[in-house]
Amino acid sequence: VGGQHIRQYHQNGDPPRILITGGLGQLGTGLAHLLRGKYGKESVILSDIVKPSKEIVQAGPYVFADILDFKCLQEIVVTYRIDWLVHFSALLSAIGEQNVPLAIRVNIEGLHNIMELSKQYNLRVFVPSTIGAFGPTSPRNPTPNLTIQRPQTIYGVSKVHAELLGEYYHHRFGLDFRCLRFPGVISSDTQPGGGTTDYAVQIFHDAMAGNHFECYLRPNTRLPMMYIEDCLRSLWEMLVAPPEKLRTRTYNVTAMSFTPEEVVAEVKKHFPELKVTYRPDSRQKIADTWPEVFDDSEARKDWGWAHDYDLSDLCNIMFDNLKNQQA
Ligand code: AKB
Repeated sequence: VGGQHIRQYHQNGDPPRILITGGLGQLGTGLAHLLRGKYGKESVILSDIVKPSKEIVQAGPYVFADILDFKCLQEIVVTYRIDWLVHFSALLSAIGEQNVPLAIRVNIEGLHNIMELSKQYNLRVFVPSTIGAFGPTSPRNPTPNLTIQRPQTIYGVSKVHAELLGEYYHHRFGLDFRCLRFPGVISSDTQPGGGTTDYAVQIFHDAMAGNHFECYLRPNTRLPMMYIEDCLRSLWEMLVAPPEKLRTRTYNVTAMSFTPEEVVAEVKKHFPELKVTYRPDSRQKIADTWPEVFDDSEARKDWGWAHDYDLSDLCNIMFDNLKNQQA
């Protein structure tokens, strides 16, 4: 299916038309920007249930899409002649625990709609998974691509379900399903919402603002992380990878692994006066069951994944970006 798509676009010269759900979360606007640069402004339709800012609307097509409303999704796919779908809508790990029924609706029932829609309209579909798809019985350092997955959050359970259902639709119906398991993603102009790795974004904002940083994880809690530019590039590379290179449809990807005390030390090179305290909360229990170091060697071997940003590059670029935003 994927091969046909690639040949088709190369032959008739038409770029793929791409729908992004949950587009106003941490990753959507950045991905829309990247894809519009490659395929043209009108080829990428950003969608969400949120009222957009003027900037979002000016940047390219934006539509209302409720992933729980199958007809609404059908209408968008037909009207915009969608070829590829990137499905970002989900409740993250910490927020999911606060509203399990809603997480089940959005993360599981919503995914069912996306799978059926993609099958019906022969879409290539990308669904992000996460380090949160592993649990306390998984090997944590390192966590390989194929291993035990018994997560203990509804977010993790829903993502294992997404991986398995996507791979099932691929084998059973030939659906061109593609999935990457992301670590914590660190970005400067969009905020994550309700995750366990969010502290690694907050610290940069607090350091810049001269605020005291209170960390909800213990200083030695190691988690895999990546800068948003690496994350979005890995997503695009997976999206366009020739199908014959994909020995599986779900890959781990990462760039680095650090603890709060390690990122604090690096941030203090820029802001030596930063005050930090630690007050672990319920997110600590989640982090304690997640991978510490993510083994993404399969992605590196099969389709050439390579990250650009390590911890020191991350700090440099985050502070450059935040300074530019202030200017
Ligand atoms: C979360 O912390 O829930 C997310 C993730 C790692 O999937 N950022």
